[in-house]
Amino acid sequence: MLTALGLRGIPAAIAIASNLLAPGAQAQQVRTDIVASGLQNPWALAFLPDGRFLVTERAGRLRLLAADGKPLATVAGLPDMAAAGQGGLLDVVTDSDFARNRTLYFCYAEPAVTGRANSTALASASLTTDGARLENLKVLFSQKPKVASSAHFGCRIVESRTPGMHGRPDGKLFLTLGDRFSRKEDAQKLDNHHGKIVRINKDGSVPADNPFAGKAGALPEIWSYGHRNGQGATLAPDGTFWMHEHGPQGGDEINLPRPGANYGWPDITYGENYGGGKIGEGLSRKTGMEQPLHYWVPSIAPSGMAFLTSERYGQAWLGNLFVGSLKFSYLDRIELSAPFGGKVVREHKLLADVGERIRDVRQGPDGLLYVLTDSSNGKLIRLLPQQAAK
Ligand SMILES: [Ca+2]
Repeated sequence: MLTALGLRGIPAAIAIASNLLAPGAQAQQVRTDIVASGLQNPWALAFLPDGRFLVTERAGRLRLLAADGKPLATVAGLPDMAAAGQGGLLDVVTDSDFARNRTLYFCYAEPAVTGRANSTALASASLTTDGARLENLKVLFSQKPKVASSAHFGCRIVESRTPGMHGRPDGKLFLTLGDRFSRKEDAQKLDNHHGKIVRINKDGSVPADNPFAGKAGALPEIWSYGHRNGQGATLAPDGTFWMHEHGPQGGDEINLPRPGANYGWPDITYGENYGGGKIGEGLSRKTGMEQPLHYWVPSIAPSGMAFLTSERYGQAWLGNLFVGSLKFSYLDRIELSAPFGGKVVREHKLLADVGERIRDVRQGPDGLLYVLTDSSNGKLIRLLPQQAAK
């Protein structure tokens, strides 16, 4: 189904902190092609080399869809999950060598053996050629400690590459980890995995060059800390790791986490407590803590993150960053001062007419953008350039 969509005007209530939303009159149009619907709270999308799709559903299902969107299978062989609140089956990514090794990585809310506690975990498995089930399941990482909470799992996985424009996969994975909502003070401590980004090898071991490897009192998987709840992450073509994270009431951020750096939560933030009131000392800057590349007040509740590396939508979009908004139901096209880098220059609202929470955004092998909408009748939508043939 094709629907003509244009850019909406900007509701007065939405004031981006840096006031970079472009005027709605600039009609930059895309058409939407609904590939699949009836997905239950889909969270993440992956592309298989044969054109099929993998979609996670938060309730704990991994769905295999045909290239035309037709449901083919519910993939068997997932581990037990704590599917409640924000938890369940969350991200999925295919290995860069998937065509040969059939390996994928996924993260989810892992229950404790007994009791109500849970935490984010990252596992690898191989997908059988018919796509019916997972084999060789291995839990590579479990966030510590587990706590009884159904919120702030983080859970975006990025396969890293060697630095530089022609970097190769380097055998390592990044994983974003939330503060579990009730444990925000933990984000400033290195003896736990709450509010962190971790970096592990694909076999679950710890890279020897991790910033805290071998340091007393610090967990060796930690790459960066002081994060709140990152639900979007990607790699720029030059190998730089980008992520965003939810602020509290206001103060969602884009960060480019460097090894060992402290991104400030909860000591500094551009947000406030839900219902008002400052967090901690109410500071937004502090020596030794990183400033975000960009922040949003009010919060857009970001989820999903992708760079556009294709020219399918013209030169103006090449090198832009795309982020879904759960709260205001649009896809944010973010212009940067340089393709794939620099500062945020301007933002554009896309898909506002769809009226659905955007949970994930990815660029497909065809160079087109795909989004997942988060509802009990979630959709997989392909964005078509307006000038494309009918
Ligand atoms: Ca921060």
